Amino acid sequence: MPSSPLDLTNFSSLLTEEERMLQEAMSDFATQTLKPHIQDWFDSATLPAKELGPQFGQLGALGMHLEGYGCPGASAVAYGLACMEIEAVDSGLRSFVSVQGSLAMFAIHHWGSDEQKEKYLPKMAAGEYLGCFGLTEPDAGSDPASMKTRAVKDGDEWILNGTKMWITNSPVADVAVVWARTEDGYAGFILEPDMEGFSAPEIHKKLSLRASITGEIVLDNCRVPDSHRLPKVNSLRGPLTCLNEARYGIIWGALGAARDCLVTTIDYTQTREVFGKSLSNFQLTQAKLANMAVELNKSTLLALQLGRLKDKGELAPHQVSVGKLNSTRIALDIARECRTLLGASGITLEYSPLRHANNLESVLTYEGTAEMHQLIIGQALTGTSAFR
Ligand code: TGC
Ligand code: FAD
Repeated sequence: MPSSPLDLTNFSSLLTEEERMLQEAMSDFATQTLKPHIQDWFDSATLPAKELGPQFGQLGALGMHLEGYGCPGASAVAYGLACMEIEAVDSGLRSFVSVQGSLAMFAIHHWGSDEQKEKYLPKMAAGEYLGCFGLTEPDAGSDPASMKTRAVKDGDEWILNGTKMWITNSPVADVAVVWARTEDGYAGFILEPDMEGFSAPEIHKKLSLRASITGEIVLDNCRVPDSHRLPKVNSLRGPLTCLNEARYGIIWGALGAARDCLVTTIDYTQTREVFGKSLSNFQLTQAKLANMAVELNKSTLLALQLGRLKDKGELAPHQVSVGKLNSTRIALDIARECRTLLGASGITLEYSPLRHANNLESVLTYEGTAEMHQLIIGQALTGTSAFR
């Protein structure tokens, strides 16, 4: 944790020199290049995605933990630390990185052909092509198995029909990885926006993740050559394997947002005077700060343990759920508690906690809602599936 007073367990001593240097580099980039703009982006509900792509690419943040094809091949822990520093500015920015690297690029890297990898991954790693990942539909979110989007084979082509909803970056994507039901399972397709029958209208009026572009993907008899189908998977294991990756990034990212709330709030309580002395001098304030710091520190240690397991290739999906559920719940609690300490000032964009809290409502929901992760953990504990 770069802000050392908050590192109550000497967490940073558990990192390698290389991991510490990477965290610092990400923190510098996030603080100097992203943070000065975040209030405006959030306020105007926009993100200069096409400009940010090459900047993140140059930094090695896109497909950071993937090997080859222009990707840095960093460790899972290094990738987690990067997510933490980026989300300390805003969850929308970490989403940008997650969707590109952990979802769209990972899908191609893991399930794609050599030709598909050569064609798309280097440009995506450089941020020259932006990717999105279309799984959710208007009537199929937590239960992707019930998706209605259909792909029907017609000679050497597939004809796709259906609608994907809540898709990060779909209106600006050059590459859309879209999942559809087929005659014998589920398939992933790499779509490009100029394909006939493809459109991606933007979703407006969001109260959360405003510094992130969200849209639909509408497929109206969209004809796709078979060479654009991901050849190595024909079941839901395809998209769900990708979700493990993005959920892992959130474990770290959400704690970055929580840390920023706490840093902002400790600073505020030291300068705000109430009843003749600074707010930080009251026992109730210190109890709140202490409780939040303890939860944040415990959660960061958990993230590191899960990261080390991932680097050893031993991280099971239900363990990812433990981290995703914990980090998002703790981060949201911290953001809300921090907001109380800021009083009325806390409802403005000048201070980050309410912006983070609003964002964290999405983070709690996407990549599997809190309830889905409870059910995944429940299944691991009892051996019984309670989804249906
Ligand atoms: P189920 O029958 O259990 O499994 C179907 C197939 O998938 C395999 N599988 C997994 N594989 C890898 N990782 C996992 N975590 C897996 N979970 C299951 C399973 O072995 C099976 O394989 P096969 O080959 O035998 O067919 O599936 P189910 O239909 O019962 O669903 C289980 C459930 C509910 C846990 C799953 O559907 C789920 O996770 N639902 C939540 C959906 C979700 O998280 N959507 C996220 C959409 S993407 C997004 O939100 C991006 S936000 C982006 C941003 O950061 O901005
Ligand atoms: P629902 O599935 O309708 O759930 C509603 C409520 O019911 C939740 O509380 C849920 O936990 C509960 N529930 C559902 N099933 C059960 C059950 N069996 N038992 C108990 N409770 C249950 N998706 C993508 O594919 N790609 C993206 O890039 C993407 N980006 C997103 C960006 C944003 C900003 C947001 C908000 C969402 C994004 N999503 C994306 C969609 C996201 O993954 C879904 O919103 C999420 O999976 C939940 O689906 P839903 O909204 O349909 O909720």
